[in-house]
Amino acid sequence: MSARSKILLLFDVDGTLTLPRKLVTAQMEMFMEKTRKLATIGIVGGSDIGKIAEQMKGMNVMEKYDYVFSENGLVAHKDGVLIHQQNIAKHIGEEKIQKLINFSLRYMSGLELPVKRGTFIEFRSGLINLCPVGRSCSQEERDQFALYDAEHGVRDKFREALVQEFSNLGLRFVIGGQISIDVFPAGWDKRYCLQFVEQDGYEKIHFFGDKTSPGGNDFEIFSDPRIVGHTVTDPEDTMRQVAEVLNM
Ligand code: M1P
Repeated sequence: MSARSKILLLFDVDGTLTLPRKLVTAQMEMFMEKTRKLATIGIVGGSDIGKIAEQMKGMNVMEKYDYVFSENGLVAHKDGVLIHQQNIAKHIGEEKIQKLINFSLRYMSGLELPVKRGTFIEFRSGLINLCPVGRSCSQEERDQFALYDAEHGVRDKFREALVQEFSNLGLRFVIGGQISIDVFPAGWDKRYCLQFVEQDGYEKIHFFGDKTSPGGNDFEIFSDPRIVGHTVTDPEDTMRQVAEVLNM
């Protein structure tokens, strides 16, 4: 067994491989090319495949990483091949989905924010993304909301309301990025992707992420006993910690 096939390194995207919603840097790309000679590498992001590919500069992200797990692995690619795709609508059922959507739209319609734009709910394959400012906001408006949210706890309050309202639906409400909340059934967090790597027999699986505290979307995988978890502060820190792990 080669060293590369003994160790698997899994990476979150925003705040770990890239700055939030920004493109991967040439420096990180070169670093990952070197890393891949020493370990198997994979991405596990909350975003859908389109957004991950955009941030990683194209769909050939599939050739640069051994695994690409989008939407927490609810959509899973291995060696560039789609190996799994979940469907949240089928899983939860239309009635509950509509209750959630109606409640969320009502709640968000009562919010007053510095700006509001469009696409307040994004329906993905394996999760639903709720966004009070609207996903069609500009980068400047996104940054403005992130600051406002840090001060006023807009998403924390929204999350609490959702937890209270839907405590019986077995759903998780998680703050992953800068402007939104991800909703998915319990167990469909980033640990979901581990079923696809466990069978490949790695001796050690490391995970690097920035949202590793309770309520963050890296928390569950970070604290899973099958994983060696690393909390990073930004992409520079990721490179530093990976180099430490692999003695580079
Ligand atoms: O970092 C992962 C998150 O990235 C986006 O978050 P936001 O737009 O709030 O910055 C979303 O794609 C979210 O689903 C994802 O978890």
